[in-house]
This record gives sequence, C-alpha cells and structure tokens, in this order.
Amino acid sequence: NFCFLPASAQMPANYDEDKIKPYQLPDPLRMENGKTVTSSKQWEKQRIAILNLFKTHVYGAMPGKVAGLTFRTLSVDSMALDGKAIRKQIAVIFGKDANSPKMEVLLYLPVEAKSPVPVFAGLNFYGNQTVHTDPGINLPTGWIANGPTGVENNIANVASRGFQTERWQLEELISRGYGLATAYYGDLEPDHAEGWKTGIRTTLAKSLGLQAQEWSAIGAWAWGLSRMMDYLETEPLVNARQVALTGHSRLGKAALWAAANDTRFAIVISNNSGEGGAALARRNYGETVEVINTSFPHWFVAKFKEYNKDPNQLPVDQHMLLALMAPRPLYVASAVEDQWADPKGEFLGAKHAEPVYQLFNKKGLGVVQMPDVNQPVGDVVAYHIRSGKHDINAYDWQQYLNFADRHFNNPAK
Ligand code: GTR
Repeated sequence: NFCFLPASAQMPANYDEDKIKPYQLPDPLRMENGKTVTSSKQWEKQRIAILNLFKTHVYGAMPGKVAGLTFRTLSVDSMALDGKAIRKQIAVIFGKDANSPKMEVLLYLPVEAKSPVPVFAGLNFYGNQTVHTDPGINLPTGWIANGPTGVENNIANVASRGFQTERWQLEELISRGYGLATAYYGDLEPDHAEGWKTGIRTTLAKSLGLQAQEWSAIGAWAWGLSRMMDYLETEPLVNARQVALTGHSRLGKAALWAAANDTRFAIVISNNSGEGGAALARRNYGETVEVINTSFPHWFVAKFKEYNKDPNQLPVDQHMLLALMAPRPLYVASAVEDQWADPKGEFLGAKHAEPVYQLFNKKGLGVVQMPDVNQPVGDVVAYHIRSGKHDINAYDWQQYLNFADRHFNNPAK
C-alpha cells in the first residue's frame, strides 16, 4: 500500500528510549489560577481554556458553519454493493451560490436498516472512488497527490477505483449494521505547502471572516468533518448521535482536532496519528515537532514553529487534546513497525488523558503498561498496538467495530 514518505522521514530520528530527554507534562486539570479541577462541572470551563490553547499554539482558529450551507443529493442507488447497501452522493456546498466551494460526501448505508443506523465517518486520502471498486462512485476532479495507481499529473482516473478498499472495509461495516460517510480531504485543502491558496482557507476567507494564516490545513480538514456532521444530522437513515469519527495518520490528527471542537462526534478513533495527533510532543522519539513543522508547514499555525527547538515550552501536550474527548469513548491505535509515529508516545497520550475521564467516573485506559502486540486494552479509552506497518487495516477495523458495538449498544440490525 502506498503511503506518503516525507523527506524528513530520511532525517535522523531518535529511536532509543534512553535518549528521551526528561520532560514534565502540563497537568490538564490545573487551571490558570493554579487551582485543580475536581468536578466534571468545573471541567467545562477548563475544557474551553485548553481548546483555546490548542487554537493559539497548534492548529489555529476553528470557524463555525458557513452561511448558506447547502446539501444537494447528486445520486442515490438503493441496490449498491450487490443489493446490500444504499449509496448516496451528496454535494455539501459551502454557500448559497451553486458555484461556492464544495465537498462531496459518499454515504453507504445497510439496505436492511429498519431504523437510523450508526455511522463511521472519516476523510480519505485519494478520493471517494478509492474506498471501493463500486463503479458508481464519482471521480474527484481536483488535485490529488501523485503516487497511487490511477493518479496521473495529480488527476485521478478510473484505474484508481478501489485503490484503498483495504483501508475502509466497507462490506464488513455494512454487514455489521453500520453506515460509512467519507469525503476526499483535498476537497477542503490540497495537501501541499501551497494548497491553502486554492483551498477553503482562501476561497471561504470572506464568508468565514477569517484569514488563511489564522488557521491551518488540519483545521480546514477538521472543519470539513463538522460540515459532514451537519449533513448527517439531516439524513433520516443516519443516527447522528452515533457517529464514530475515524482517521488514519494525518487524517487521524484532523479527526482528533475535529472531535475536540465538535462534541457531536460520539466516538473518536485515532489510527496511527503520531506527532501532532495522539503522540506526546515532548518525547523526542520518531517524528518531532521540528521535523513535522519542516515537512508540513501548512498543517499547523506559524506559532507552533516557535516550539521546534523546545517542545517543553508548549503550554499543552497531546494528552490534553485526547482529554478534550472526555467523556466520549476514545480509541487510540498504533502499529509496531510505525515507530515514526511513536507508539509509546501514543499510548502515553491516552494514558495521561485518564484524570479527565475520571472526573466523569470513567476509568479511562485502566492499564499501567503498554499491552502486548495485538492485545487491545481499555474500555472507554481503548488502545492497541498491532503488528505490521503504518496503515489502517482489517485488524484495526475489527477492533473499532467491536468498540462501537460496545458503546453504541449494538447497531440496529
Ligand atoms: C508522514 C508524517 C506523519 C503522518 C503520515 C501520514 O509523512 O510524517 O506525521 O501524518 O505522513 O499521514 O501518512
């Protein structure tokens, strides 16, 4: 399976636990006045304070809904996937005018659904057509990163259909009673340093009342996820109170940022999200703050670069981002061969979010040590480290489906 390899992946990185510089994590419960949060009620205010710190220092502003947001159904096929699913394609148009920028949502629902179903939602890397070979899926027309089969000169052609079926497990989801909603992240902002010029940070600057540099690519992708949720709330076959947000890698970072801002996402799943995602920034292991800011300057705001040399100066760390999910169920996953993402740092991110879950009488992760390979642990906060490489595969999805079954009390089947 193809994956992005930045030049920085060649840069020397530390993979030695003994060479991790000592660090002290900021306490998510410590308020600005120095006092400690002791109740879930007090947490509400602290939650906003932490969210604002992430806006200022890491991901930038998060605008609300754009005026005139419109949903237009482009196609419906109630006999998709050999009659097992309903396929809908919807243009989510960011304005009243039909020529406004838009994102195309691909939605599959189990045909047998008698009542509104829970849905997994997430952005994809190379266009909706890569999720399944279903020939009815529209091809994206905008910029796509070169690399995969069927992408030439940054344009996708039919040969890219089904390029990442393994990453979505659509048939499995449908057979277990779940829907899937996805959109191509490049509809929001093409993922390269100049992408903001043609993405929504520029095209919607006026309507959102925000300058491009006030937020980030991750912010733009996360904003799109919230607009997807706006649409899902209008879809009668979807149970919008049971939407599990998933994201792999950079899109895992975007999923976490989306769910931090938007509590309508009922479950949050971070798959190999690494640096700038679930992994602690203070650990110099694998990818670092400096490296990610150098390879992907557009992902974060300029302010984040001030911490390149010393992430200890950050007023936050990623366990606090994970804590913003509380009390919602959160799943963090790593892969053994994905040392670049710092599996232990991801585990510790989840672990140190625990005190906030405890305010809600939820145990959090509930284990002290990192579990063995392919041994999922935890209840409201779950974690696994799977064998194999940086990816999201059938094994990961099995765990996420089991997790959703548990927390959504079994889907309407
Ligand atoms: C890498 C990047 C990671 C991760 C990954 C991905 O190049 O260094 O932070 O986001 O890309 O998205 O696959």
